[in-house]
Amino acid sequence: MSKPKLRIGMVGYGFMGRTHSNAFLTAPRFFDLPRQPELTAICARNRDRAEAFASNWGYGSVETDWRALVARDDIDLIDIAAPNNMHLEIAVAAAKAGKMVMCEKPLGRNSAESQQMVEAVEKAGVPNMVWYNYRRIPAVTLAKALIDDGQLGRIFHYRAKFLQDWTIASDLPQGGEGLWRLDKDVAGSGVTGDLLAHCIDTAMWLNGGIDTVTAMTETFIKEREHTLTGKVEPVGIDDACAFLARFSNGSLATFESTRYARGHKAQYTLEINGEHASISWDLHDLHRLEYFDHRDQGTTRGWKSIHVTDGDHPYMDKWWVPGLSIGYDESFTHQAADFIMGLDGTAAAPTFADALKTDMVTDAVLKSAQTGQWETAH
Ligand code: SOE
Repeated sequence: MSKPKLRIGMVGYGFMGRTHSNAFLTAPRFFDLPRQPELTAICARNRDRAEAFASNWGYGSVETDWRALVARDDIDLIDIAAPNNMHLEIAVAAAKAGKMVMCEKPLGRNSAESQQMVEAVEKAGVPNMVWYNYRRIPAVTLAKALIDDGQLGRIFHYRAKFLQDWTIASDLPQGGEGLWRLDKDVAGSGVTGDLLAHCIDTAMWLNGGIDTVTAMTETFIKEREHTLTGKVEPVGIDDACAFLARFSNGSLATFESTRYARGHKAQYTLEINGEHASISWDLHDLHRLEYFDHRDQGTTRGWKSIHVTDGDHPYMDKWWVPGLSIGYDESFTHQAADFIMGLDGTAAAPTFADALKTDMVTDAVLKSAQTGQWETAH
């Protein structure tokens, strides 16, 4: 018997439109899902490019106005892969129309926007999720299992970095395709909302809530040409951010992100140190989890590098054979699969309400960078 369809209307065909489309195509081939995702419509302003995207990824139709997409009665789920300034309006309209809503991170440009989105999906009672994909890299999911199992004991430290180097050139413009991430009005913030939001989401998932933060930010290149106006305009985003945090469980944290770390393209690293054991992980070697357990026999005690590709590792029984690795794109596939499995009422995380908590931390970080004070993060 064929499964009921999950008819998807995707907004946006950039980098994230591709990762999400790929996830919905791949998930049902590897996971036994209760509903069959169908790429029903892609929506973007440029019809020619939307049509080319539709033909490449197998979308059944094209819309050029997201309002028309939301109004269609042959769509069950609106997936927002458009720039951050569009998240609020589309998510609220989609929820009001009774659609399920998935949204690329960060949820809002700030927590006030995210709060409205949470209210909209909760009022409508529609399933919702935010694409914080790094939780679903098997090594990171294994870290969560080890921590939840109490293997690390009391946690003392959490450390995360997300380093890139793609905005060092001063002649790189702001605004427009991809470069909207440099335009504060569109993005909301710079590395804090774009990159540290990932680190904060994973951190709170692994180690619980964050109480207070103190931060510094810098904008190294203060003016850039704006591709939409053609004029040189002030840059409002944070190019780099470092902050200290105190978790509710008493542990201390450092977080750092920049787009000015020459040589680093997307180096997301995290480390967590507990009373018995420590864990460290690096996106550039994403299938490995480094693990040190002080309870191991003394003379051979040391850091283990666990190749997280065995059948009993998270998600790995769905893929190839033990020892063969998967990659970045599969973290999105796992997220699509978990969302669809969560439609039975178990609601896979992070929901909009979870992502709001991340935005409250990023707001506090940006506020602290202004005030020079410790700020409350919830
Ligand atoms: C920015 O370069 C970016 O693409 C982020 O927007 C993504 O969320 C991150 O996963 C990789 O880097």
